Amino acid sequence: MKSTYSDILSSISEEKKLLAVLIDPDKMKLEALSGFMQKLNQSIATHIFVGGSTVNDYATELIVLEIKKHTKLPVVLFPGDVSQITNKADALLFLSLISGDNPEYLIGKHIKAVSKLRDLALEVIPTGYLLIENGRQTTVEKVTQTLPLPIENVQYIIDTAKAGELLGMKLVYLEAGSGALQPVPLEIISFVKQELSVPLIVGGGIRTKQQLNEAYNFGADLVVIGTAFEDDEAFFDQLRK
Ligand code: 1GP
Repeated sequence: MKSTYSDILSSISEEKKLLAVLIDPDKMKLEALSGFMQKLNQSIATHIFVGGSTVNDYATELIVLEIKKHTKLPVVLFPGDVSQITNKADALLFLSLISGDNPEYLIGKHIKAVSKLRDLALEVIPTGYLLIENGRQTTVEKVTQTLPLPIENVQYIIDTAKAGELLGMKLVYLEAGSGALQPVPLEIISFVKQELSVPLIVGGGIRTKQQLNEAYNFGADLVVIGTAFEDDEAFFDQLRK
């Protein structure tokens, strides 16, 4: 059976860099989706992530079904809550917020998700999720009531990421937060990458092609961008295949 995770591993072994466009079901209007997807399909995007911190029930399923009409790219859930889980997607990032000490986001919501997941044929990818300080408070910080890891504490960030891998997480995601003032610092990406054997995702605050390429050059295997496309779809033109 086709697996989104094994495809990610194969791409990395072929030294291909991956780009996920994040679609927030609360912000994307269904009627605007077709034009957005047309541009996305002509770009270097390899994945579509769907999720948000505060999404109405069923909005996720609706938008995933609609996205699927327009693309063959894998659609991966990046959920802020259990209600965002749907088997209409190809895979689910089963995110544990390992940078924080809120048990609800470390394991609590995951337990609540199991009764749903048990009945769904949905690929589940355990993912260690680290919120990194970016210069302002982000929605993730507010919603999860956890503090981001300070960027001066590089060793602690590296050790947290590695702890996630040692716990069996198959992806590590360094998150500056949606609309971050500053993306995750490049040296942090580089140090974390050197320590990990699992793929590294980086997102939050990346708005230019240069920042995207820098993130790749310093070790990101997959970069997630949302706000820059929401603000201006012309950004797709800079990222044409
Ligand atoms: C947020 O990492 C993603 O969870 C993307 O962030 O919206 O800032 O691109 P941006």
